[in-house]
Amino acid sequence: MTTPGDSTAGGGAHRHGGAPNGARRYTGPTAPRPEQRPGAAAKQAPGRRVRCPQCLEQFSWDANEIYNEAGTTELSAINDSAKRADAMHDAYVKCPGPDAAEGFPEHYLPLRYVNFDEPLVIGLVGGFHTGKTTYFGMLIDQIDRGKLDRYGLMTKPLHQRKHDEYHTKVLSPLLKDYRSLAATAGASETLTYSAGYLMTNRAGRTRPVAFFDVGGESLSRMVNRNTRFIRAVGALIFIVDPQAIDDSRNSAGQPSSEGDKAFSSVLSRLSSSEPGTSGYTPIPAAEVLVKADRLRFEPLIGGWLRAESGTGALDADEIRKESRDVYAYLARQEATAWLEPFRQCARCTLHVASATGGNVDESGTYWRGLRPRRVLEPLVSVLAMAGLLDDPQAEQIGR
Ligand SMILES: Nc1nc2c(ncn2[C@@H]2O[C@H](COP(=O)(O)OP(=O)(O)O)[C@@H](O)[C@H]2O)c(=O)[nH]1
Ligand SMILES: [Mg+2]
Ligand SMILES: [Zn+2]
Repeated sequence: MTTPGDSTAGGGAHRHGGAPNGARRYTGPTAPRPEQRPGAAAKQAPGRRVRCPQCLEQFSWDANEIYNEAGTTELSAINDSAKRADAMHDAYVKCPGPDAAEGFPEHYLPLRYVNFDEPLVIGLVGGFHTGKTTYFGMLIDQIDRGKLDRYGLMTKPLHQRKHDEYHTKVLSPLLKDYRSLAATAGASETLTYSAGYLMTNRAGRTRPVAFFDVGGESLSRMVNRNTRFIRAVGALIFIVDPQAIDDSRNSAGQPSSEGDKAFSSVLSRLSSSEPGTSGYTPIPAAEVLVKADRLRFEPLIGGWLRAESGTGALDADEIRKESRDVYAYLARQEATAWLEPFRQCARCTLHVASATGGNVDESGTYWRGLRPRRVLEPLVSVLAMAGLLDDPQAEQIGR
């Protein structure tokens, strides 16, 4: 997404509603989509600012200047509402970027990211090969299958063309050919969100949600400029890999006391240096014990893996029980270093999940197909803690 026109995939096939009509209540999955209001960008309250997750610059954008494959469009020059809507579809705005002296490359944000209230950036955290990208891919698949509907969240991609690209490049090989994913590229200066949505809750509030999944060693080493997004995160999903825990055991059978370096480096980056602040990180988090198919005979874990998924009711008690079991399991494994996010984040839940349902074979294929389990639940908790769900139980989650 360095330049708006850097893609080959054709856009325009999908039309989604524009800005929501505040007066209209979204009452559930069957409620009609909010009407298109093509003039919404131009009516944006003046002076509203948005923080760019890529370079961290806060800016108020010129709602009339947008970019798409065709180049720059001056929205104020288009009076025909249908044409305006068409120009705004899949458009970007340009981030002014930090000081020119920093030499940060030119970059753009989807118009839908800046045109709605309070974007939420969710970061996936875990070392190399922990299973982040596979978990994330299956999570996106669940969202795209409308599985958040039952929690009262209507979703649509932040940028349709980018989303289609994610499907073609990442999801199709996994879902259609059962092929294991290639390693994710490390963070570069042009690092952008991996996938994102506009999410509308039962109260009719719409917020942009962007996910960052970065590869390689980027998080453990925290190459400064390239992982700035971590300062913009509003929620974190820590990926706990049971295989990595086992691989780190010393001759006495104890797992490493360092845990996952990506966890510690993200947590230390986020811990406050301000005087008078509590020692806790205010960012809500979920820890996900992934690849749990490998632990299906563990008494504390197996039951959760088989448990009914996504019944639609947010159940703070149930989440507390699952958190307690995962905590007990990790503590019993002496994998206490992997519990650091739970200790440091003021609100944190723990979950069991399996993205694939089984191991990949030598040829890199899931020959028995994919049987994802409990993939959506961690995200639901995170969204509840971050205030996206309009649900009375949300307040109690992760406390
Ligand atoms: N058994 C099992 N293996 C998994 C699961 N998810 C991922 N893996 C394996 O973990 C490895 C790393 O996955 P990947 O998603 O690329 O990890 P990343 O480097 O953290 O993004 C791959 O070999 C996957 O086959 C799972 O749910 N169960
Ligand atoms: Mg990856
Ligand atoms: Zn920027």
